[in-house]
Amino acid sequence: MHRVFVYGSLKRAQPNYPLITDSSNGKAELLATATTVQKYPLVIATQYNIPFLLNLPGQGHRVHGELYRVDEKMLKYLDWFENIPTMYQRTVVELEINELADVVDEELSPGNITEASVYSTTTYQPDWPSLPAYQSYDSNADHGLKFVLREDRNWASARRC
Ligand code: PCA
Repeated sequence: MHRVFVYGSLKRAQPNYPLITDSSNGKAELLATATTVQKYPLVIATQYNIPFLLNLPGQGHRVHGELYRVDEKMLKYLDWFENIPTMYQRTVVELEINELADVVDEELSPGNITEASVYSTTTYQPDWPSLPAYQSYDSNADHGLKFVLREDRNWASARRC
């Protein structure tokens, strides 16, 4: 089993959450909400308003997200979906556990520090570190930068032409 920290479109109530709950992609169980121990810039970039955690520890905010336990199948699926290693890289992040979910994991309790994988990026555009940084991602927040689902992306760029 693996642990993955999600901070963007894969969180509950965000556009790609259905992928994590789809058992044909593998198994994922919510363990807890968590916050990164270090600060990172969580920015929204590209014409499709995609959230990226830039691998620049010490800048931005301590980022809020959700910690999942996933099986090998789901990890492979997420690696494929997140375009590893082109768009994101899967790195290890240190987390502080906030609230525990219903799934019991003996090692976790609120306030504990633990590690998990995260889809972060070092392959960002030069201007991304100066974009507004968020503490907690929400596609529908008042920044107005609503996430464009992958299946809508060609259509969106076709309309612009
Ligand atoms: N999906 C991954 C990385 C960014 C995104 O939108 C996540 O939610 O953690």
